[in-house]
Amino acid sequence: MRLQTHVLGMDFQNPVLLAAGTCGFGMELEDVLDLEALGGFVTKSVTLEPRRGNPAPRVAEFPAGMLNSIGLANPGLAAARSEKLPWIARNVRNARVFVSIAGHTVDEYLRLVEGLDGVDGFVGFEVNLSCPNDARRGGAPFALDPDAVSDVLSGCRARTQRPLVAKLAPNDPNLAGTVRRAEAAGADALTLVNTLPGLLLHPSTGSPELGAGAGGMSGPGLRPAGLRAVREARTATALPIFGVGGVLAAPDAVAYARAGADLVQMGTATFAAARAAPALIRGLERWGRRHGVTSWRDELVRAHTLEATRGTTS
Ligand code: RRO
Repeated sequence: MRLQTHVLGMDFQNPVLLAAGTCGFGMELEDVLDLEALGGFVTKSVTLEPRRGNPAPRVAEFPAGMLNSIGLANPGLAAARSEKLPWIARNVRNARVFVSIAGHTVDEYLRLVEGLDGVDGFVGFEVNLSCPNDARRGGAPFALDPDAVSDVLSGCRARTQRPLVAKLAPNDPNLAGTVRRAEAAGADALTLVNTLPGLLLHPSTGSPELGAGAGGMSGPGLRPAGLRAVREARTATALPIFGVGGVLAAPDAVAYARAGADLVQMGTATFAAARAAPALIRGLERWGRRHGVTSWRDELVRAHTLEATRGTTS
C-alpha cells in the first residue's frame, strides 16, 4: 500500500505519527527508534513555565490500557525554544513535527504561540485543549467549553500562519458543535481524541492508584471512543483529522481511516514496545497487500471521508 499522503499542504511519508506525551521532544527516543521513518510526531505539551508534574505514581496499567496523570511535566517555553526545537531542526528532516502547547488561560496559549512561532524545527501547533489532568481549571478542559475553544483558537490564529491542530476531548456531549466552533475560529485540523477521564482504586484500601488521584485513560479501551469521535467530527467538517486512541496495529489505523481520519497517532502502544510505530508502518504495507488496497489516501481516507460527510453515519 502506498502510504504517502498529503495533509495541511504538506507531504507525509506515511500516516503514522507518535502522539503528544509519548515521545518527549524526539531526542528521548533517538536511540530506540528511527524517528525519520515516521510520518511525524507531536511533542510533549509545552507550557509557559517549566513544570515538574504530578506526584508519583503517574501511570497505572489495567487490562484495557493505561491511566496517566503526568500533570504536564515539561521543560517550559524557554527550553523548548533554546534546546528542544533546535535539536529537532538539526536532526529531523523527513518526519513532520508538531509542537503541542497547553495553557491555563487563553492568554497563556497566545504567549506560547508568540514565543514559538519564529523558531525552526516544527511544521505546526497542536493546541492541546483537552488535558484531563489540569487542576487549575477545576479539572474541566477548555475543549468542553465551546466559547473557550473559540477564544483560544481565534487568538492563536491571529498570531501565526502555521497550521493549528485542535486536540479535543472524547467526552464532549456535543462534539460536532465544538468541531464547528473550532473550525470557525481558525483551526486547520483536529486531533481526536485525548485521554478519557478515569480512576483506578486499590481494592484493599480504596485509595487511588495514581499519586494525583484520577487520570486520563488510554490504550485499546479508548479505541471505540476515539473512533466514535472521529466519525462524529467527520459529519461536521471536512478538516483533516488525526485519529488517536488505541492504535496498536494496522487494522486499528485502517479503522480510523474508515471513520474519517486522514492520519493516525500512536501513543500508549509505544510504552509497551518502543518500536510499535515502525512496526505499524510495516503492518500497514502488509495489510494493503493482503487486502488489495494500494493507496492509504485514495482508497481508505478519501472514500470514507466522502461517505461520512454525505451523512451515512450515526
Ligand atoms: O500531562 C498530562 O497529564 C496529560 C496531558 Br497534558 C494530556 O493532554 N493528556 C493526558 O492524558 N495527560
